[in-house]
Amino acid sequence: MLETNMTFRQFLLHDYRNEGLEKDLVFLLEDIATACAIISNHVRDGAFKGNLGVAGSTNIQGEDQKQLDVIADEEFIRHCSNCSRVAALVSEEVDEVHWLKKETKAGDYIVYFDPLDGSSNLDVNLSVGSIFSIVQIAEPIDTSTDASVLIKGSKQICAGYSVYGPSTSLVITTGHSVNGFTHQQGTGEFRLTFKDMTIPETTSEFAINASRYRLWDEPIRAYFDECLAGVDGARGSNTNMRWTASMVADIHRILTRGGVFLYPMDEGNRATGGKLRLMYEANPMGFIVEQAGGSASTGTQRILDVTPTSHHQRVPVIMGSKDEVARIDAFHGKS
Ligand code: P6P
Repeated sequence: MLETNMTFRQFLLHDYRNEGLEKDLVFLLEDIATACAIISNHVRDGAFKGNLGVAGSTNIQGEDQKQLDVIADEEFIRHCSNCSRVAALVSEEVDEVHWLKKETKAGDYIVYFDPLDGSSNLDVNLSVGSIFSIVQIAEPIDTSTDASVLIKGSKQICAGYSVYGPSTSLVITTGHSVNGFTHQQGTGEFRLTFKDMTIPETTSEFAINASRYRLWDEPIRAYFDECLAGVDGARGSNTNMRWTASMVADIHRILTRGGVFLYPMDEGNRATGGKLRLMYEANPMGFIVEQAGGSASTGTQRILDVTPTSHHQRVPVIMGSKDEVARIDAFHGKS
């Protein structure tokens, strides 16, 4: 029985006893939670340690790395490497796959992560976060090629994110509902504060970077125009818009009160297939959103069904309240 305020360890032991969560996955998730708590401290003390600025390097995405991007990446690598069953790490911040084993075996894990998502918000003190996804390999994989980590999102066994906001939240799914924890000052424990998170099927709130309107394809413009027409348009009701430029914050809001998040393919990102990354942003968030009763689409297909072609691949993202995603898909002619 899940009880509010139970610790993350008690929650994991509950799933170990009742949902067959593997012992090694319990330890790995505790290590990831520890990494998130440490990253949260670094973020909150960033101004005192001169960490808010750029690191003077760029990542595979061609983005200026913040010092905290590098610190967060190191924390994820350090903590995930504790687990003897982690075969490989795939980080947004690093070009190549970080192989931890030469010889893998059935049951090993691959961890994909964006160690600090939304880091452009750091120096303006807005919420940022970490996103992770875990896949378990069914048989040994070839560690001589990075192609071995290209596994569909539908194969995830666990996904989660941490939001470094007014409080530090940790939200995870192991395929049996979605549960949210809050980091408690003093004890340092993550405690269960949001049991069985579910996304309302309908919403009047959408999240999109509206400055890209001129770049959007017609279906997204038509959907956006309908939202703005509100009660005077086909929608017949008014809407509200939010955009934080931090996926973890927008998705956490949607998990908490409903809504839909869009980062569509447009003229500005078509050459790269979209803006957001499949393996460590769209897939984990898509798994969480679906487990909470929502939908996650590229506009033309379910995100978790996308066959990966590169571990830094980008995809269009539309996810949140089920009925709203269906409405947007309909604009794409996908019923
Ligand atoms: P834009 C952050 O860089 C991120 O990857 C997501 O967290 C966020 O939703 C999006 O990009 C913001 O993009 O174009 O509004 O800056």
